[in-house]
Amino acid sequence: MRQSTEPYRPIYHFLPPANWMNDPNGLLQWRGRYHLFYQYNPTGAFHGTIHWGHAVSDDLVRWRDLEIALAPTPGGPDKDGVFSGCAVGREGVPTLVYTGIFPEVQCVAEAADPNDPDLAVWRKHPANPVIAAPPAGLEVQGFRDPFVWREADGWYCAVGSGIEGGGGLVLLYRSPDLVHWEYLHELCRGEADESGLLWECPNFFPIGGKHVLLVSSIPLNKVLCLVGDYRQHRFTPARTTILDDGGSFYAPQVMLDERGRRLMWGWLREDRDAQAQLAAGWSGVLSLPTELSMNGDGTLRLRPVAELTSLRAAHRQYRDVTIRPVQDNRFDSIAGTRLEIQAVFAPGAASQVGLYLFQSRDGVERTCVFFDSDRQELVIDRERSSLDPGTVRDVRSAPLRLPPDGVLTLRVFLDGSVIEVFANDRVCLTSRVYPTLADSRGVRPFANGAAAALRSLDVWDMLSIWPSGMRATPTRSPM
Ligand code: DQQ
Repeated sequence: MRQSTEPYRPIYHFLPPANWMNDPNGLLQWRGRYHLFYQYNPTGAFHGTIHWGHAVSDDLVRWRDLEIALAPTPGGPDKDGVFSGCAVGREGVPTLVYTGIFPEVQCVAEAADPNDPDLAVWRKHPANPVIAAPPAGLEVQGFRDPFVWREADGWYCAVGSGIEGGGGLVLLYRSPDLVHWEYLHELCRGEADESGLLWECPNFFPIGGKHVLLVSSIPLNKVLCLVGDYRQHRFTPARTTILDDGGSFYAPQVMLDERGRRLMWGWLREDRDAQAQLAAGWSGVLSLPTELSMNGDGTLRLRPVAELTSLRAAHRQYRDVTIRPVQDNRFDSIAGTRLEIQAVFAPGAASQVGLYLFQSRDGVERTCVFFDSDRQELVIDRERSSLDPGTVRDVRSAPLRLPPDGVLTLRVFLDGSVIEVFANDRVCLTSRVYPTLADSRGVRPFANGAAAALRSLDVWDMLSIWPSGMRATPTRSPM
């Protein structure tokens, strides 16, 4: 039996009630309340007429979607779209810095009333655009997505760009007041054949004694994480990795919250065709909020925020089970598409150990998440995730070394069409899947090559983050 498409809609990942969303923008905690803005098209489930949607949360988990915060101003520098940007508090006034397009310029908006706990109304600055063109003498393609931070001598801003005919580029500006900007120099430049032609959505921040630059690379379509040193306002990367190579994660934004945590959300793109997105009436969802810190070896540590445990409901638990490479029905009762799964394995001599997810009873549809010990990789295999030829079906992987004790901890979040995998708090793979069979709900640990020890398996049903439970099917907007 085929299922309706609504089961693909996440219930505990943020997305607006309907229509298109892409990048998270303007992340800010203001007087305790978290504010999340996002690239939003109110006219349908496709990228166009981009506004800033706005949502608030008091617990980082449950969100309230508010009125649109920023819309294109006819005749203004953002008349054709309010593209990505960030938020900072300047002298008690929450301020958004963003890109207007055609041509790409940087603009500022301020909260009309900083005492309004919802920060519902925003006023665009009369001086817009505050940066009207890329630096003279530089032939660039792309000039967008300002990311602003404070240093002792003023505000600094990184703008995403690329050298015409060359590699990705981040431009560095300074300002005393967020309105008057002076171009300083390039913060960082990449090689076209290694890291793409254009770097979008830069994020630049100190963490664990190092500095991290995140960029979303065109045409790689991946998020690069550069770790290095920042001296005399120049960044020297020592190491570059892919942040989440699961195929869906893009354009993340990082914020510092009032508890001093570095929190990150990314846009999870759809992996089904445009027609299916239009028919569904929604497209795009945010990743779970993830806390970043630094491991001792200079790699990023990624953990979903602790607050998410408040969504855990019915719990199943298994302890100390041997998993053999044979047909195994001990886990037949585990099923679900809105789950958190925590599996702790000692893979031993097994060549592959992991979980089958969204598995139909006949095994025709299933997604595999596993550690491959020969290749030392975390893998997500979507080749059989869906019978629908309009969905992406591929195999994706990321390097993963197990610690000296050889233990693999997988924390996996399933939410309709979203799979987020955190392996040993080090490697993340986020993917989208669209199973077509109503019974593609099975969860089963597996091992290949030799037996493996499953030290523990915990599975929780997850609650919806919306007050009325799962939201009704979104209304389709006229196109
Ligand atoms: N999305 C925005 C741009 C950004 C891109 C447009 C990244 O500002 O460069 O919606 O997804």
